[in-house]
Amino acid sequence: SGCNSESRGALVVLEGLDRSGKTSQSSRLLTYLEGLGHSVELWRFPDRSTNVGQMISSYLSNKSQLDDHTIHLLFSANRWEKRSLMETKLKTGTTLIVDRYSYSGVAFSSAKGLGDEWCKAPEIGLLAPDLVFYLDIQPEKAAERGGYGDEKYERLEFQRKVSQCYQVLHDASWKIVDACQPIEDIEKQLQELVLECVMACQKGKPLANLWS
Ligand code: FDM
Repeated sequence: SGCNSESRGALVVLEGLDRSGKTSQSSRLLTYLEGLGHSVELWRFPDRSTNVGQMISSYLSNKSQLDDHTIHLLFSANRWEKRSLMETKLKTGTTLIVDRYSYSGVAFSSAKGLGDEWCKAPEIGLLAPDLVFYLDIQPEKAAERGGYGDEKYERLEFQRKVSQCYQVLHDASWKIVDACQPIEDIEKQLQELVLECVMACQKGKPLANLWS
């Protein structure tokens, strides 16, 4: 176990609708990998701590209004401003568990009617995840879980569209996990796959860029 300083960390992304369980599974993965002695951090996008992140946060809480293209580019800029730190962390052996990434960017904006290719373009050149989990849940089931807040996108009608956009977006490399299973069952499935991925990265799997 443990990790030597020569080997790189893994970029692991969790995607899914609101209330699909991404956030609790992300923190469980963090605890799990830490417990095995790995260097690991939990990140999330949007990262609301930066200036760009604060503009995004204000938009999401309906305190400001922005054109759909503009907010899309801000979400993307919010990832770009973290790219070099992300690369440094990975190259120095830290695994990153990331709660939402470029796929949220494309799914949510294309659900508003922006073109897929247009949405993907600003993501090109960001780091490509080594592993993407999709916590799969029907929008109606997610809504039943309650806890939709007052944020912009937290409406069933819109989540249905986002769900469809995720369907178009995912490829064979994604790990689709049934998000309606008991929390511990999901956790076990993620643990196995994450460990495999962390090992592959330690053994020298190269870092890649989006969009691939
Ligand atoms: N979201 C998130 C986007 O629309 N684009 C993005 O690039 C990202 C990362 O922001 F509704 C949406 C998804 C969600 C909202 O996310 C805030 P969190 O996970 O609730 O903070």
